[in-house]
Amino acid sequence: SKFRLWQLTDYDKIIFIDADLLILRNVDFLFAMPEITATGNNATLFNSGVMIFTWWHRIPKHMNFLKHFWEGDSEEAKAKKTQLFGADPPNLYVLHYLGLKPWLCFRDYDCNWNNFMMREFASDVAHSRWWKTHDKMPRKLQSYCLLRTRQKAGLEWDRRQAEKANLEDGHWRRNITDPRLKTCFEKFC
Ligand SMILES: [Mn+2]
Repeated sequence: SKFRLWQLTDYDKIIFIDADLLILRNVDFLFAMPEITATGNNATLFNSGVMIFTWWHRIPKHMNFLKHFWEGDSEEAKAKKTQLFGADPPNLYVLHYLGLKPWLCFRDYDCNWNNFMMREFASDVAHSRWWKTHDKMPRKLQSYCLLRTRQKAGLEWDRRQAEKANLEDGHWRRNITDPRLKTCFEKFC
């Protein structure tokens, strides 16, 4: 679907943003950059999966920051930075939610913790940052973030697997207070 961008010929320039990105600061200046500009995954690949080009323009990581790297700091360094800059690191423009998406988890914690394949993407600080934005959305839009019965069952399944494995982070022990647990919007719940 990303190749379809080149069919949008009505526009002079397009910024493509995944649906699982949270924009923390104004990124209009990206329009001044040449085709193709992206952040790097490693030496030669840029972060959009399988697209590889002989030449592309690299922008710094904070323009498409992979959320699980947010928590690299020690508790002490984190506290100091929060004191200085507030909850959002000052150089972070865009946060990319890899793994299970925050709106598909209960708001209590990042459900990636309970899933063996996805644990590497778990970040409670990035998770709660998304929910902070969610709470500022109009109620009508929030209603699109309710959980289906099937999804709730999937979350409970993952939680039990984490409990069985006695995962040391202990997120599986936490009580779920998210009201979406008891909210039903389907015909049968
Ligand atoms: Mn994405």
